[in-house]
Amino acid sequence: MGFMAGKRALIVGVASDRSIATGIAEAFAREGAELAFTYQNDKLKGRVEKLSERLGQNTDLLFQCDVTSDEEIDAVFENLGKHWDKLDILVHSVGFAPRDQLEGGFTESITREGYAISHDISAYSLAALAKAALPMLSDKSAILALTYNAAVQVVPNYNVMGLAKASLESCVRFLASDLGPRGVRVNAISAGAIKTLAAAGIAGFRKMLGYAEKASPLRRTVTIEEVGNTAAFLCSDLASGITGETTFVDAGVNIMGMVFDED
Ligand code: NAD
Ligand code: 0WE
Repeated sequence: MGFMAGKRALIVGVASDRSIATGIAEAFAREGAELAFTYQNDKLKGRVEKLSERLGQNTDLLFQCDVTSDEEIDAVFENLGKHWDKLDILVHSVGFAPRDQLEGGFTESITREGYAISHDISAYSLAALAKAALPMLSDKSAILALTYNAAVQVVPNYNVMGLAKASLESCVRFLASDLGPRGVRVNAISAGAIKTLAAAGIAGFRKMLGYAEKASPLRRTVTIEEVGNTAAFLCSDLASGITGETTFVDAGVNIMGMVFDED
């Protein structure tokens, strides 16, 4: 029996087979959890449906949710509540900034609108989903968000998304403090760079993967399976003493203050 047997999880952020949320869903299913999913829009519905099917899940538990919509967020939990009386796990694997925010210098690229959109979709949405999920959460529930080290240290071109991830990580701590007395744990995984849809077309992304291969103690990048396994641990009762934490799954890149060329 898997270590997540009997757990019911809602996963927000599947867009493709390469999504980090897909790696998380695979690990959760392997460990015996039951899964429900949201999809951002009609374009992505089919892919999420296929994943749910492939993992042997109930394909009725798929709900549209653009996180910029309060109505869609409310509808998710209203409809999920018709199938499940409680929710053990909420996974937030969502991030977005308008493309023009992720190229060029920070000062020249940032705009009021880019700031608002990136923070709304990438950070506020965690609080919004937690708030809407709260009536269904229990004293053993867990919430997990996906973040990136540019919240803490500067990464070229990540720009306003770095600010949004800093806000997201702070949100994890405030939620952990606020929901802790009810037994609800809230954590984040800070993943190393992985080639997903959100990384496609980012200028210089290949160089970033190459950097991890040179600079990380493990001399490689990480996989969605590795992030999925850590997510399964953090959202299971095995991690019952852990809340408010940001756990790096990055082959150790973040610990390095300086690296030399290896020849
Ligand atoms: P992805 O493109 O597969 O997933 C991003 C998801 O965000 C998609 O499912 C998309 O539908 C969703 N999304 C965007 N705007 C939305 C909206 N308005 N409403 C609802 N959903 C919306 O890419 P990914 O790399 O799997 O990203 C998942 C998370 O992991 C993000 O928070 C990202 O910042 C984080 N992350 C990614 C990396 C990486 O290198 N890929 C590294 C660290 C952290
Ligand atoms: O969080 C992310 C990706 C976030 C992201 C990606 C896109 C691409 C498409 C947010 N918004 C958009 N908007 C789009 O229009 N990562 C951690 C991956 C990533 O993205 C980078 C990185 C890394 C790493 C962007 C610049 C520099 C490094």
